[in-house]
Amino acid sequence: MKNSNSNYFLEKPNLKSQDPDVYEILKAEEEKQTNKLCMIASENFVSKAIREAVGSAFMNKYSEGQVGKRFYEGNYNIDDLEKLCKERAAKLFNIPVKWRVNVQALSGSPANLAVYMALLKPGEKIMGMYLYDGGHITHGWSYEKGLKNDPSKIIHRGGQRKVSASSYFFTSVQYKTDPQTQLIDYDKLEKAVLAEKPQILVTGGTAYPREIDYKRMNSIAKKAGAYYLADIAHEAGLIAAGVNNSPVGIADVVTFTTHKTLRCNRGAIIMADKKLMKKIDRAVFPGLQGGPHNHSIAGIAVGLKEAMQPEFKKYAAQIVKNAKALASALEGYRFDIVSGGTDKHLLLIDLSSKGVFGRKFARALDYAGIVANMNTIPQESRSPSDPSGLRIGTPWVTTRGLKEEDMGLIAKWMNRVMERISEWKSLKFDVFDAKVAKCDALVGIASEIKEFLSDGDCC
Ligand code: DSN
Repeated sequence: MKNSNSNYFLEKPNLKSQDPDVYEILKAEEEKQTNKLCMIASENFVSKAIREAVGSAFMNKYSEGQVGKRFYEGNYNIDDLEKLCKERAAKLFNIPVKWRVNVQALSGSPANLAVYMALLKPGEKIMGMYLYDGGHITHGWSYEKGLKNDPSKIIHRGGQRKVSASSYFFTSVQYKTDPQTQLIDYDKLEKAVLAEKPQILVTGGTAYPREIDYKRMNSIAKKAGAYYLADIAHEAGLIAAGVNNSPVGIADVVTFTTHKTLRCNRGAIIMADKKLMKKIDRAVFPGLQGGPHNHSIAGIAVGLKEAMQPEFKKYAAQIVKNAKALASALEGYRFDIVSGGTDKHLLLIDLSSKGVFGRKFARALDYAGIVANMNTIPQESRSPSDPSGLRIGTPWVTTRGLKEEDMGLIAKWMNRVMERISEWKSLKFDVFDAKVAKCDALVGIASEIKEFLSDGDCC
């Protein structure tokens, strides 16, 4: 029979000859990831072993159901794989004996939706952090066009524009940070939660640079009779390494994506007490999805083992050292850092005093070889598509081996970009974009960064 030789799975990759179009795009992406400083706070750079597992024969198998209880035959190897992945997650995050793990949710948004579906009835209330202050779109975001933020109010009630399933199928309200400190004010929040009486209180998000007091949050939720969901997608790696505090065993449910500081491939993990997990398992499958992506689970299992090694603890600690060093170096160039610094892997820069805002700065930085993203800031007065801030993170550059002293160089490059483009701050975006695309000074910085990254000492 054709193709029946025992080396069927070991044949060399032939993407280049079979599909040169995709191959060329892949090469361009690899070149970009090699030669630029990738500093999107939610991105990282996985190992070859993870890529091998993700590109493996595991992707060929359907395995609807749970370990040992599948709807299709031939799942003995998948059972071994999923069991191993769950055991590694349980060990790494030191879950209580009565807790269980789900590794099947395809990514963070479906993981959060599965928790809501398991624990709430349609229309019940979710209370999460205000999106503009660093919350996440799946924590109940909705808005009303033209309605301005009222800083005197801690609660955002949203509006008719229900952006994600979390506001479309559930009632949602959001809590804001304190306008002066840009931090969660737990006393004010407690009053607001008791008044709102949500069925679930959610913490975590995409741009809150500080640690969260999980015990206090859980106690607030309990006083209000609410479940407490800690979404630790951003800081999961820092928590696994003991660099940030852990909500595992404190919150009712913990969710996280696996590809940020945890440095696995894309996917998600849910952890909760076994009684809740029975409902959550059913919400993931068959509630929201069919067969799990076994190749993703394979990659995550490999990444979890990497995260158990002593080097990972050092890596996670270095991520935070680098972020703190970058914040302080940027302050030296008069960049305003939201909340005055960071406890984590990310910092949020308020660009209001510079007069060049997030959209333009992020684009110019990209031309100069630094990839970051525009972001809203607390008390945001501009549109999310052209916001006041820039979010920047250190997981990827730390994987590349960069240390605190290198953060000084990055801050200097960022400041040179800002100084060069400030004369174009009033231009329309398209005109600005055309100018910066051809700017010799930015091309020069991009070459310096490429050379820096190709230096053997760096990575
Ligand atoms: N999109 C992710 C982030 O960048 O933070 C969160 O889902």
